[in-house]
Amino acid sequence: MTIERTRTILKDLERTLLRFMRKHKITHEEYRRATDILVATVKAGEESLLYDVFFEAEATDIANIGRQGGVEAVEGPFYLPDAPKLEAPYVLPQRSDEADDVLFLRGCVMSADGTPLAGVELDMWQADAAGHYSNIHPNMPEWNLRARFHSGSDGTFEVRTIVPPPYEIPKGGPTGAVLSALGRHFFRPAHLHLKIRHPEYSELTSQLYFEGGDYLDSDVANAVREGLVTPLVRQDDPKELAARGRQKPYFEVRYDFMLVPLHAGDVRRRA
Ligand code: MBD
Ligand code: FE
Repeated sequence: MTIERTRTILKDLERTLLRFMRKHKITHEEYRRATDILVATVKAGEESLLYDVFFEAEATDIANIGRQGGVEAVEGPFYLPDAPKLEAPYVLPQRSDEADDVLFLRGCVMSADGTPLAGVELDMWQADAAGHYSNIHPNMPEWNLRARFHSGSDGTFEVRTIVPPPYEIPKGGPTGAVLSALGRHFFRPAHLHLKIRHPEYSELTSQLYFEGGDYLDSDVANAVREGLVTPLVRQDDPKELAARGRQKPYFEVRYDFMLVPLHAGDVRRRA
């Protein structure tokens, strides 16, 4: 981001907001109410939650225009770098009695021409059965349901985790207060977050949703996009259960990630 672009954007933002204030005859009390809300989000530990709910999907839609490879998804407010690296067979860090159904996510990472890519880093994070993210919400083990792992020599990967529930924005905080004032509900559909990385390819931020799940059509963050919604398949075949050492039926999701070479990605970004 050049200083020229920063200046252009800031000037237009200022002009736009001043015009908006004049149009609505914003009072001093209303103005202070707005700045108080922004300050309160930080104090409540909601950090970018308010902005991500209202504006992040627009930025990813803009990034997806003319983009090759997989659909870019919102990162959301809860990504943290440097998650633990796993050894195969991959299991996301979790409590011994981690609640909710077991989920196996598997697939292949490939380049846009279908060539499988080995040694790709998958950096995954998700909510637990209570809808909480580790290292953000209190009383959870560090790095719970967050980890990095790799695609194998044939480009495939498999990781065991749990099926997350829909995510509910905290009702008691400033983001919840804004949603209440608008008369909106507080939910995002259940989802898995992943960042897919390879030194020679453009990093892809993805997010997977489950077909038939609640709130797919009314995501409070309006971030569900075609190509990110996958079938959640229940597996109860005794042979399959035995092969995986599972006592109870589990779920499976298959998803392939497509990366574009760094060079092509850069050209797209400059265009
Ligand atoms: C989330 O978990 C999330 O992924 C987004 C985009 C916004 C709020 C909470
Ligand atoms: Fe999320």
